[in-house]
Amino acid sequence: MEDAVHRPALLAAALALGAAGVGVAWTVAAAPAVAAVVNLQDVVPAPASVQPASGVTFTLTAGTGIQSESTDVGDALAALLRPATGYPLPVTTGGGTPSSGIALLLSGADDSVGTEGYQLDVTASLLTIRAQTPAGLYHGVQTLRQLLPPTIEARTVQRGPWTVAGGRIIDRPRYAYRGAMLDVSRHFFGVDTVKRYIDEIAQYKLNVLHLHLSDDQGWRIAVDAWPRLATVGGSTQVGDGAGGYYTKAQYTDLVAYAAARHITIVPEIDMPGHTNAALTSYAELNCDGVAPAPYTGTEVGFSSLCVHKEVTYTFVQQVLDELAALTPGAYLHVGGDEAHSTSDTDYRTFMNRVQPYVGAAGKTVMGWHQIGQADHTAGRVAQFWGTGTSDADLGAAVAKGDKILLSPANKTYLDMKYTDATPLGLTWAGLIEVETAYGWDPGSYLPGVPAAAILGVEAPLWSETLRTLADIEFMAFPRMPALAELAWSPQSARDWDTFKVRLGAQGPRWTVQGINFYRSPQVPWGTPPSASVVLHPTG
Ligand code: NGO
Repeated sequence: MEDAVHRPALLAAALALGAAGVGVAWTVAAAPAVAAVVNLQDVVPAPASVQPASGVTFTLTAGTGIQSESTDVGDALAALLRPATGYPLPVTTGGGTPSSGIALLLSGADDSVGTEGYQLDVTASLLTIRAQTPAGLYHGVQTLRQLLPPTIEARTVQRGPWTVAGGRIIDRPRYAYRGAMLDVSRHFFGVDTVKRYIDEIAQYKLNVLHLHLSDDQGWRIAVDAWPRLATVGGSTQVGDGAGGYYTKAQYTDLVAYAAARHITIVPEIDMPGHTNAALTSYAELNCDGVAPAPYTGTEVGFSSLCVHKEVTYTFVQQVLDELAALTPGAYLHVGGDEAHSTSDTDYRTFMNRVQPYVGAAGKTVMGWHQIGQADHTAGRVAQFWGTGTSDADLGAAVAKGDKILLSPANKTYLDMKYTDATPLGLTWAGLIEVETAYGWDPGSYLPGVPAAAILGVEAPLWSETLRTLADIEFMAFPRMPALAELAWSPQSARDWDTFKVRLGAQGPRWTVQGINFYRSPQVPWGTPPSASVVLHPTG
């Protein structure tokens, strides 16, 4: 009986397992009588402060209502809880605190929660999330989700009880910028795959998705003034696949989908290097006026826009203007890494001319840390991707007043293999097991860089070796949630020995969600939850 209920989830989970080598047989777990209640302190990322109330629990019932001062967040919570509970969970928008059920309130939170934090109070009759903004409420909802049994993630009705431990959480992020990057250029990923990754990062309270929209192998965003970028430059990828690009309507849809999850998309057009897809689309962008062949390999550093041709700047300005018009967020990322076929002088000439276009379009410049060679512009962010802890261009960026976004390649690059045996990924920055990804403090990682200069942490996922959603998930899970904790949680709340247990308890949730994850031997993976769905590998 239970089995029949849970078969769709089992099938979905099995189908989602992809190329990344999780070729195991699955069986339905035996059902324990009552699912254990998740402790308030077991959330990932770790909350800033937790006060359990022992002996107190709140249980969702068929009669529970959601009263929300944010219609969007109230609806998002109901949409999350209805499928597995089967309860109607009506959402009402009246103000004030009800005497029972769930309340999402935009007042009354502890001052310390700031603009993105929240306060969660759980008593026997009432579960309240308070925040100063809908973003804060949304993050509180992500916490509530993890306090319910893993079967809450199923999209078919499951057996309860749906019980939450009593007490209080007061929580806020350590960093304002908590990002993931997806390289959609080396291999193109369609709208549905990007939306699924947005859902996955939102669960761990990330608030930025950086899309690497152009590189040698493919140009992925339609530009009206230069249409061949998409139709020609977008028609290739690494290997012999067909590539692809986002129309403006699709991109706008992605931006809105992310915004509904309190995530901002930061678009990147990489330049002056990493530009073969543009150069092959328009002969006039080349210094010799000859378009090179499309490129589908994985070398870097061989292409460059023509720094001394005027048309280059017309091109860049028009591209950035159109991109800015699609971007509600503050940042446009102009790349600037690995310009190995551009001299240092030409690099500075190029960047010093291009950066003001971003400001003129009403946006703020982001670039890989080599951008520190060029002049500072207001609010500029340099994204550090080195494998050491000091670098001349990084030092120049800091000295000029840039904010630093931390993506050290030997810690945060989700495209590095976990071990020698990982079937996907690269190794140039090292092997990155979960403990390596987790075990560093963003506040003190770079000697000589003041903690106040650190804007946040971003986990890039480059796609030279990745073709499918299952591939993305296998590299991102469990390292993306680990890095999300560096970006959100105070250093004092972080510790590998307790983290690995909390992380292990996420595994059953991912199984229910059909997420293909790497079962790192460093992590004590939780046995599949209650009565249900859940599945554990047998062989
Ligand atoms: C480097 C390089 C990318 C590669 C990536 C692979 C940066 C900023 N530039 O990171 O082109 O795809 O490594 O790990």
